[in-house]
Amino acid sequence: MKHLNPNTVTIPVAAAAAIVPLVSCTAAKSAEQAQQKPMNIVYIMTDDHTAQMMSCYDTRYMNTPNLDRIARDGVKFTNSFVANSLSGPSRACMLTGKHSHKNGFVSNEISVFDGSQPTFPKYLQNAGYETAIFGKWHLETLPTGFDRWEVVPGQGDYYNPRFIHENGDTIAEHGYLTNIITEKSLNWLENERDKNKPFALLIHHKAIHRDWLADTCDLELFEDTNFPVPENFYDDYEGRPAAAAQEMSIAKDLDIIYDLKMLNDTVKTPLKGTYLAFIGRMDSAQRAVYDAFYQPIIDDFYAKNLSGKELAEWKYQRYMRDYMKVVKSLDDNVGKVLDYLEEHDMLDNTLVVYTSDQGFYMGEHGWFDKRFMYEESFRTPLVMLLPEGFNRRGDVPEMVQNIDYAPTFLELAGVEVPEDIQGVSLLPLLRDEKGPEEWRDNLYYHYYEYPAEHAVKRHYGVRDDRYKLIHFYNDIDHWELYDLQEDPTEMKNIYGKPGTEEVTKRMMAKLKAAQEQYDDPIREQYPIAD
Ligand code: SGN
Ligand code: CA
Repeated sequence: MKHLNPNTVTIPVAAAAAIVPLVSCTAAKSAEQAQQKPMNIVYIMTDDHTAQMMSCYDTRYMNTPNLDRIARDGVKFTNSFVANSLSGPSRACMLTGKHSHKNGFVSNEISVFDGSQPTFPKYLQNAGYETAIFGKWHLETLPTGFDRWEVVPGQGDYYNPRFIHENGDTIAEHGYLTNIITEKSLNWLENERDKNKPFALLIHHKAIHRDWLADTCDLELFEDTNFPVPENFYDDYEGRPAAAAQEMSIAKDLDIIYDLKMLNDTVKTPLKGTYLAFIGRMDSAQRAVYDAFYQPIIDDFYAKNLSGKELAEWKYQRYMRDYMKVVKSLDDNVGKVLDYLEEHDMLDNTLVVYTSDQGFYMGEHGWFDKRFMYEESFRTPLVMLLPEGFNRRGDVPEMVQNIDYAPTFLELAGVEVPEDIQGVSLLPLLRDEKGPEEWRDNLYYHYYEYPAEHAVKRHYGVRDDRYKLIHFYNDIDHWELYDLQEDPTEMKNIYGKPGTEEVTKRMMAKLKAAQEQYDDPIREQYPIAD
């Protein structure tokens, strides 16, 4: 069966032809089911929320009872990854089901999404679905394929946020962004949509994006907790020049005012102006609560005059606490959506998806931010509540990627998955029809945004269930190989080391096959020998 999986990298041409009837057959079956009871989709996505900060994945840091509810009653993907670890690129991959080089949105800084291309919301509309998105969009052009949308400009504002409306107006609203996006979404579900139609609702939050400004009611939380720094917080990046060249270090690059809120009249930092603009959005009542919380911490910080290791670890603690406050609000808001769906008896015909646009570093390697193909940012959380007819429960270990969401939604709606979609529907896993033997055995990744903020060099690579091969290119030509079983935190680059010849050869062949399968033009610039 393995050769019949469209995403197995070594698919022979004849076998590729053989999958066509299979796909339409499954689609026809879904269409039949959908006629009996149309399936709805609620696709909740956050920004920069990493699995380490979700208790169903990792119990070290914080409780996320509502997100855990999804995992408990549904499924939790334990090997869920992105294709290009950055917001705009991830969103484009999810909408199109294609890697960045195919959907054209390779980088936040230089790309503009071509909204005329096919996307899953457009296919769903054609199939009679009503589609809506509220929250972060971040693709430069305005949304297409939605019957209703209201999105924040660019990265959006946490406090008293602005929304772009369909008529072109940009209007600020009073309150905290995560709450407002939820309210708009629930209002659409209750009062605005056509209740005779199946729907796809995208609730896309700015939370947990930098600079982690908490809702004023959550400011006091987590202040009594001290977190142990990760084992590799003081990584020296030996054997990893791209990791050494990055500018996303908690010690060096977190801005004491913008990121850590230590506002002071005399201290100037590069991002002080941006911070003042963000907190300047608050009204006087909100600001009074905010200042009352931070002022004693600010006074204490400047009185201590920390430096070196002490300062780095102080920054880490504040970073962790602020991040967690923002997650807490998100988790509460996810709970409101789940309650609504439950109270309205909608869960038996609604697929609820929770994911993030990528993972994030919580001090691992000494970092915040994402971008690298290393585990913390290559991964993304993915949990789902399944409608009737899908029997899988608990952990799903098969390797999945954000290009898989579009075909999953299409198949659920009974729409035949177009051949140019590169992801593969997850429904066979969710129906418990396919197991690891019939699934893909590796994933492809390509990151492009360089030179740019955080200085993460361009790279591509392939990961299987044990090894990861990465090539950093552009102003560097450097290979890395990791044995994730022996070295799960990716501290030892074993590329070129004696004894790795066989595995290097195998991983090179997988990389070459993946680049061919996905038709990445980079392979012409850096051809891999047979
Ligand atoms: C902003 C942030 C970066 C972050 C990018 C991309 N800087 O530019 O730290 O990496 O967004 O994030 S900030 O000074 O504006 O906060 S993404 O998730 O949207 O891709
Ligand atoms: Ca992001």
